[in-house]
Amino acid sequence: MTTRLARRPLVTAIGGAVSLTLAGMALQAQAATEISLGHTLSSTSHYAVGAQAFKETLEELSDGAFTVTEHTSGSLGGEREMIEGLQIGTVDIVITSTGPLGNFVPETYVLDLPFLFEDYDQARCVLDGELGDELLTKMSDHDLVGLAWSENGFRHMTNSRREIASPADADGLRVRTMENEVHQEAFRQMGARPTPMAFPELFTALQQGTVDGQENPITVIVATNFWEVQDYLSLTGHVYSPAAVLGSPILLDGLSDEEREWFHEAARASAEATRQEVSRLEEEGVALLEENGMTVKTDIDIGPFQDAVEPAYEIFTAEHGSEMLERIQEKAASC
Ligand code: EAX
Repeated sequence: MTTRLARRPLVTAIGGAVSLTLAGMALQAQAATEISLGHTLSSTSHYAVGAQAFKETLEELSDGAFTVTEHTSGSLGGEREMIEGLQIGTVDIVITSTGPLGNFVPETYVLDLPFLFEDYDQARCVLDGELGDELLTKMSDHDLVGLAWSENGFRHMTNSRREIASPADADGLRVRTMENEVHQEAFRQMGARPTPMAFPELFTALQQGTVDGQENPITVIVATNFWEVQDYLSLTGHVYSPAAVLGSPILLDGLSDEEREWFHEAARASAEATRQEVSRLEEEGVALLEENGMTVKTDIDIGPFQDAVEPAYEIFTAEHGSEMLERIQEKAASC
């Protein structure tokens, strides 16, 4: 039988081993770096699907050295605020549309021109190619890191006043737009009254009748239950809305090359997962919206809309030049 005195070295040894293990575990837990990822949409949205893929990929590649916390539904503010947050380091990763991005990276405004792309294949082909990479690289000139091109979808018009089948039907409607000068100009040309507004304010503005309508992809209309505040949906497909997975240089510049590559890989996985969800909702979303009481106008003749917004191209090229636009149109035609 070991006496208390005899037991002391043993107890000390066991005690020491336990504290070492605890210290080791604490060190490991301590070493995990928490990454904040923000977006404006719900936890069931196509952005949330992308956020989950980002989280799983980064945590796996880094073997738990990085853990990702998702902030949804504008809990970190609208997209403009979150992009500012990336520049000052208050948020690490953001999934955002290009809506307010042009205010920070004017080179991306070209992507917001209406009817630039005919379909998803064309848009994805251009963004996944050299031109897409070039625009992502431009972000670093503006205190942002462009990690990958994700997707929001082709945007359509909704409103609570009347069915829209032609630009004349949009005449005088107060339409919420993103904080984007190219979009505002397009709706002005259509005869509507564009009202720029951050996304987190939109549902209430529609509910209270501050605006009559808005425009978003099926993905967002479904994720935000817009049928509760909008009666009519017209499948105008008037603009392809890319999304970008952006990073904060304050975080990413401090990482090793290997770690930075983990973030790029996680962003690519995120974009792919979101695109698959967009494709699924393009198939299933309209039926769901009709089931929830929306009147959906499907067979829209886009010709009159294209004619109506054509001046937006002249205004754009007068301010931003036509070089990148022509390169995109040439590439799109070859896709
Ligand atoms: O990116 O502001 C918008 O209408 C966007 O489509 C939304 O924030 C998702």
